[in-house]
Amino acid sequence: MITISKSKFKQYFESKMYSLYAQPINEASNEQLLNVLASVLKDLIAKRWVDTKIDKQKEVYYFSIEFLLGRQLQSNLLNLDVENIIREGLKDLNIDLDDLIKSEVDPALGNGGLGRLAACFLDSMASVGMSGHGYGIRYQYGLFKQKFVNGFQVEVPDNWLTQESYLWEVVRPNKAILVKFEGDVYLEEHNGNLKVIHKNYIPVMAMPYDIPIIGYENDCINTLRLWKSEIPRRDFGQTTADAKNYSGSYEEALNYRYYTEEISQVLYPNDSNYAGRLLRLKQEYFFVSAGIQDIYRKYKKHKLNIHEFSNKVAIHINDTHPALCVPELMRILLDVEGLSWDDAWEITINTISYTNHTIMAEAMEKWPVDMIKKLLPRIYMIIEEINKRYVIYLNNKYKDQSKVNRMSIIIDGNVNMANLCIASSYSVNGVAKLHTEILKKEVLKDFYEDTPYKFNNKTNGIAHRRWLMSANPNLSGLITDLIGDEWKKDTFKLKELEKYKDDKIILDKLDIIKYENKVKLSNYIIDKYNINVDPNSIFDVQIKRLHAYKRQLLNLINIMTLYHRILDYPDMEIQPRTFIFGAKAAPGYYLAKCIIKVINSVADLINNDYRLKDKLKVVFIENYGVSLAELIIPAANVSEQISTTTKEASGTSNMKFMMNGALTMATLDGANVEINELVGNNNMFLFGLSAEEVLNYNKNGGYSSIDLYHSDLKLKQVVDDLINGFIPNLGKEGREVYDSLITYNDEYFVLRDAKSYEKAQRRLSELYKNKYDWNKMSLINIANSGAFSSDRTIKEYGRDIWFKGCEINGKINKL
Ligand code: 26W
Repeated sequence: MITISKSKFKQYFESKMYSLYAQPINEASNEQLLNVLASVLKDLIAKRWVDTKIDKQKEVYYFSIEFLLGRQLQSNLLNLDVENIIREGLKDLNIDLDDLIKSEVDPALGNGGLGRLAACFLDSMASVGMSGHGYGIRYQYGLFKQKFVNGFQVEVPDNWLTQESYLWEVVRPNKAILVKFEGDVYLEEHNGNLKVIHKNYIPVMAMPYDIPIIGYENDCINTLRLWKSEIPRRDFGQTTADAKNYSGSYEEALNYRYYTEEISQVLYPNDSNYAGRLLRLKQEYFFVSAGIQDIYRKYKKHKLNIHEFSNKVAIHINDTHPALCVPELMRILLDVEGLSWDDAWEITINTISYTNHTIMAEAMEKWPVDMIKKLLPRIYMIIEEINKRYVIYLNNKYKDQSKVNRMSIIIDGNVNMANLCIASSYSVNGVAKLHTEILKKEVLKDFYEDTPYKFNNKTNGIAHRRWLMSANPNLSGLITDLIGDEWKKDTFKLKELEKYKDDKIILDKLDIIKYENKVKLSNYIIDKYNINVDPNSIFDVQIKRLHAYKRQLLNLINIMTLYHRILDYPDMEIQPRTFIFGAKAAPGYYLAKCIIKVINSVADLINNDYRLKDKLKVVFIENYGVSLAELIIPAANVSEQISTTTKEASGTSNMKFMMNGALTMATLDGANVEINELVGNNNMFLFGLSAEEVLNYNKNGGYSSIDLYHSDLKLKQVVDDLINGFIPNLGKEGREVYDSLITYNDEYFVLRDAKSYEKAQRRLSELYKNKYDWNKMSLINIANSGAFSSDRTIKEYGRDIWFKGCEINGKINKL
């Protein structure tokens, strides 16, 4: 840990201001102040950072095409335990730390759950003292910024690198790596040995940018290494001798520059739909190859025995996007290290582990053989060989052609990346109990039957330091007042809060904290949208990517139903509600964009209907992301987790809400099942089809939405509102949504679950009338949320996957 006195810090800050900007503090802009502060902190941790790196433990490398970090300043101050000293020091210099915290850029280098999970995992690996590092891409443009124009989503580029460099990164030109694309590959004999020759390839330089990942109150500082693609501008010596010759025309030179720089230019904004673009494949190989070469280089530098590789290195693939780790590691071991196929394979399969994050068929990556062959000729040869041997094994074992086809890595002219990952790794895990069971019994059944020992569950988690301690300091403070601060390092201790579940004074305190958080959010909403929301109303929140399976539409249908009911019975006593949405739609996902437009139009209608007397408000907050989540979640009373059962692999916002005392409205999907196991039916609101029912419907096609629509007049009325002009300013988007429900038979069972949802919502409303009971339930949720710290998840990954059978496993167990 670092220690620094206030006066030392002030001195340091001042001299840094001079050395960086040659100006006095009072003339500096916020941006400059932030740069100076980050620079001071980086200096302070530099030695620790270097020391962590030369650790001799087994190292974990977490490959992910997304890392959704969020702002780093507050989290770094918290983990270094210097927030107070620095706050005071800055105050003496007339600088408000909170202003600086808010002015930091929020790097949106991820789409949603998968990217945010990767960031929480980095935080936890460092905080439990594990040597675990991230490898990813330093996108020039992150996920688009979302604006609403007349209720439509408009995408604006996220030019987050407004300065030459990002606050927390250190660029390391001496560690740059060459990645080879395209070209010709053939075998040549050298002294009786066959050698792989790769000629006329296109060389791309991978420039590493390192971000320190600081553990919580320990000495561990890990690294997130993000690669930027560039035209090679340093000498790679012999390695470039066989490269394609670009000494030609000016135009050719420009094209080449474009080819290289384009790779890390922009994050793909899809989070559920595999689009099969060549550039995406380039991105995948680019960061995988740079990472694997980097690991190998480090390994050789330490002069370690190559046959010990899997005892020293664990490589984890976050979904299939980094699946090319498999053939790339094989390539290095075969072509560079010169191992036999069998030796290389044994090392590879013992090094690589894989997490599946979705069962949605349209998200499964399948790359056309021709595309891989042309872009990555050597890699394709290796995949082909892996497949050949795998198919021989399967044929011998099963003699069942259709099964072998289902399990093949290459089939129908495509490379199936999930199959590649499963065949080539020692561990395959799902991200919540239900999800893992569905993988084993349905989606990956063949593989589970073949190698049951590979399959395991690792229920997701969240970094409680960010999502509770930083985002909700008042609640965090109350918890510490009640049970001391051991929970910060061991969240299972939160359970001790349960003894206060009947303590009126404590429940009132909880209520006040929630109210204050709601006021903060209300102020944001008034400032931004000029919509007055009452902090005494129920804040009912659904924030996540917009997707048909997540069923924002179900939420909307219930809002419309409620709206009609209030109009029909104006004197009815109801609990005032504020429905809050936040969601980005993938730019090419038309239905999702229509749903956004419909929600915005309904919000306009409702918010401007004076007859409602403010009993109902609907707010769609633009540009949802990590920073907004930190504002919204602590202010929520209700957490909407209403996906079609079986479709949401886990969900992680459900955990964040629970930890902040919101009550969950949920289907028994993903990790909601585990929330339910912890708090029981009485402390959350369940509704909807069971997983079994959905799976049966899917198999037998047993539900007709149009019949249901005709048999339920109330429901029909609301669905008809989409197309009969009831909702102002709505054009063909209403029809599109209507068609998804009626013409296309409601793929996600929105209408099928609507009644059951409405009933659960009514129960919720009734319960809120008794604030005492509500707060008691809220406290029980907080008290049982400890299992969802990602520290728990990461320790399980360590124990069951990365360090299984290793000496260090004992150590991780005790962490
Ligand atoms: C190829 C396009 C693409 C891109 C990203 C397909 C799929 C993805 C991700 C796997 C989508 C994703 O973020 N999945 C979410 O992962 C979270 C972390 O495990 C889970 O909590 C969510 O339930 C799951 O939807």
